[in-house]
Amino acid sequence: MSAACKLLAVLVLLLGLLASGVAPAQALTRTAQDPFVAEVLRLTNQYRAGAGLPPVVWNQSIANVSQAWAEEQNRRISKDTFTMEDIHREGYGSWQIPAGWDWYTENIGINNTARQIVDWWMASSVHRAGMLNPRATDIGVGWMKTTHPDYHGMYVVVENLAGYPATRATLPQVDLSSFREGDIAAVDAAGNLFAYPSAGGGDMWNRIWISSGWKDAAQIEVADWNADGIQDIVARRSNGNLTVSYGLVLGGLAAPRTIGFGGWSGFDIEVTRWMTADRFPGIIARELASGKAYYYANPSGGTHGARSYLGSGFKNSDTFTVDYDADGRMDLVARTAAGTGQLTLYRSNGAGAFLAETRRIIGSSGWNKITHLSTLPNHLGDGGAGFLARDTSGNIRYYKVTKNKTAAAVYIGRGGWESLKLGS
Ligand SMILES: [Ca+2]
Ligand SMILES: [Ca+2]
Repeated sequence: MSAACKLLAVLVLLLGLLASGVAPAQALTRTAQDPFVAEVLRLTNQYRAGAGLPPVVWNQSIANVSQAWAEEQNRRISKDTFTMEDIHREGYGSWQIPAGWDWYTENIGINNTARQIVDWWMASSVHRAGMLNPRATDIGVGWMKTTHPDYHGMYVVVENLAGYPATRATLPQVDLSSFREGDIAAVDAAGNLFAYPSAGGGDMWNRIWISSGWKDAAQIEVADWNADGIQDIVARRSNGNLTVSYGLVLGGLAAPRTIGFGGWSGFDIEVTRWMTADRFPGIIARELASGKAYYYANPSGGTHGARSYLGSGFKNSDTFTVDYDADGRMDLVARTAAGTGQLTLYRSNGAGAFLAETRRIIGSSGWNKITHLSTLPNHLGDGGAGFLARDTSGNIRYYKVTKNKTAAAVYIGRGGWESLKLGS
């Protein structure tokens, strides 16, 4: 037995059924209470939950078909007739499982533990696609422990997944919750993350629970970090790391992935396409102690890249980005303490640098009563620019920006917003 065969798994999608198959005799019944089966089931559903998918449910009739094939594979291993070429039976077991399915697949693996089996499948795109298929509803798992000396007691595992409309009707609906550009993200004191969908300029009374576990989020930003068309959440954590939680096609967020390792506690961040040529949005980071601003590139939609120096003078400031003059080049707006609080415009050249010019004051007074500022693009669904502000009375306001002009504030939430950590 070659080493290459010690880790194997094959999945073939059903394209057509060509000839009749014969189910081998079955000796054992493995139920969902079998510890090995239970672990495969638990891990499979854990990965599905992580992808925002409903669980698959145990189907003993399918499991009997899985078990029969695991026994046949084990017989072949024992007799040294096992081959990769015919690791799947004709029809892949689809003729033996109960009728009525509208989707079906089979995964096979040989390895030492349930986790190694499932993780191997997750690392293989075709097997992963089967396990994380939104149409899957029912699962069966069978296994044998081989006694062939070359296999050192490894498990031969067959997993069959099928989609049955009748089961689907009993499962939770696929989570369609996701952030869209123009929505507001909010974390409450208990660490729950909510999406407040844009009400197109109206009151944002509605909210959707997304996930828990955000208590250590010091700052959150809504942005499409990997530029796949789905909004993600970039967070600065209290341990100084930066994470991204990618938005999923079917709604919800993937588990957070660390994209910045330590040292971010001393910075305020905003995720923005600062350079016109940026494929992915990067991070403007203001160092709180020095008031210096930097731009961290995002070369691949994953871990952040190198930083470049932008400028200084942002101590005790608050900032957001918006293309204020609508020239296609992102600009920075800084709230300063002058008078009763002003907004100062730092236009950029689209290539990473501020323009050398006299700074224009675009908000003359009263901005010291604002406790949160962040860019809020496309809030009205028209692709337009704007920003979000929270005042000391706990109201949130939307300011639409058209070329060189800030419209009057629209109150999109009245009262109660002061206890939330906001991001947009
Ligand atoms: Ca994304
Ligand atoms: Ca501009």
